[in-house]
Amino acid sequence: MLARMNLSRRLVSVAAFASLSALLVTGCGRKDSAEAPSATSAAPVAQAAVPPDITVLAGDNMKFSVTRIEAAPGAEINLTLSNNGRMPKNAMGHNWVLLTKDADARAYCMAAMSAVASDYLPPAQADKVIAHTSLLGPGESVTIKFNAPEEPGTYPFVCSFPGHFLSGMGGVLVVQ
Ligand SMILES: [Cu+2]
Repeated sequence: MLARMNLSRRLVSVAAFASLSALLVTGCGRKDSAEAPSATSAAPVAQAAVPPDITVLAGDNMKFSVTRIEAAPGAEINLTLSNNGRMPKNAMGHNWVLLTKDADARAYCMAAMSAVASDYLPPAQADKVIAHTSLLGPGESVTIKFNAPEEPGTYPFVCSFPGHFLSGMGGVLVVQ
């Protein structure tokens, strides 16, 4: 619970920075907008510019340690998925797949069951995927960077390894 609150605060601070950046760009005029902000104007907010780092643990219990992520529209997100389990990858692999708002997470995972060759990311449903990690075995971790969708709403994320979503290995990204 506490970790989630901290995460929310960090996301809020990034949102605040994004707004501030927009103001700065507007204030500098068009000719400067394509360039990086000057050192003096960027320095006070540089700390807040660090993207939110979200670490999601996935283990042999088939649960994500984080099931709700909040982000401002378009916010840059660094997400690390860490498989802290011990079971072999072919029996207990994990990934993190963010789906579109209209996606049927259950249907996606049903299709994923037969997509062994593509690490359980069904090619026919690639248009339902906003961001995803690779499939991780025990002790592995990976970090992906992506932007939250611009459209406010609730976006499901799942582990698409067979049976895991149906066992509760999922969550939501709330864009607001
Ligand atoms: Cu899994």
